[in-house]
Amino acid sequence: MPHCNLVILTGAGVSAESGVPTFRTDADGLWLGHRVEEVATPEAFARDPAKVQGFYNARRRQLAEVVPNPAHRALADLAARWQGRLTLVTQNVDDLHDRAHADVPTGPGFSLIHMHGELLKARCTASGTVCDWPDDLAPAEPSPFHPAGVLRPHIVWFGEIPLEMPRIEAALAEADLFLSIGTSGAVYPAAGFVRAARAAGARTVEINLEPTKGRGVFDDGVYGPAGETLPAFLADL
Ligand code: BV8
Repeated sequence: MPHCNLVILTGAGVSAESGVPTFRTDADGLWLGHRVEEVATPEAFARDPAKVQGFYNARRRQLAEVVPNPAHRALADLAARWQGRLTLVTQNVDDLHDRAHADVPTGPGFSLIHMHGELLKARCTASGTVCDWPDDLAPAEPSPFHPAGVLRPHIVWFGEIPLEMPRIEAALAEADLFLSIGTSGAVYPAAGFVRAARAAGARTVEINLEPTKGRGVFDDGVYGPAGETLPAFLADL
């Protein structure tokens, strides 16, 4: 198998064992304790930038307290030995995949795509320029790139178009194997990637703590904490 084209989609479940909270744990549909409309939309940022920046500042600060877990490391080990194309698409905005892959050499066919942006980056609202930003952002952080801009989190909010979609769609169109790991399949277009992979003739596997609502679309399912299930599953690929 190590020569086929592999597309992997990850979600918050891959970072859960590092201590990064997943999104849809609250029964009342709150999202990390907030209503999505209050913290993760462009309208929320326009309406209450202090609240939105505060929400992301707290999550950015938390990154200093967490480290990659065995799930991230198993994916990095796979990338180090994979001979075919391996496109790792993450919905996660933490840098735990980045840190795990920084420790191992990855082959020329590997790419990591943060389709929903990255907590450790900021973006100028006027020029669109993206820069590294490990610190807090003020409600109206002056932009060094444009006098009329401020810096916002480099995060894809609800209602905004995810990043690198053409690259993702091209990888899905050529996929031989598609793994969906640690995601509830609640958010589109990511939740639709399995259908694109199936249409390309790929084998599709859901790897999650428990079966998701979309379980029926996948050919196979592997269930349990990713830190425990992934190392063995990926070693057999
Ligand atoms: C777009 C950044 C147009 C923010 C995020 C009605 C129907 C269909 C779609 C829509 C609709 N109304 C609106 C939409 C579109 C909307 C959408 O999908 N809404 C949903 C809520 C219905 N989508 C959008 O707006 C997107 N943009 O559609 O633009 C377009 C599209 C394509 C082309 C052109 C135009 C933009 C969506 C991006 C939003 N931003 N993140 C932030 O992070 O602050 S989404 C956010 O949810 C995170 O990125 C997160 O990754 C993502 C998905 O959540 P999961 O990762 O799956 O996390 P969750 O908690 O849900 O699940 C965790 C899973 O892990 C669980 O299954 C659990 O069992 C499992 N687990 C837990 N522990 C473990 C584990 N598994 C293994 N091991 C463990 N230890």
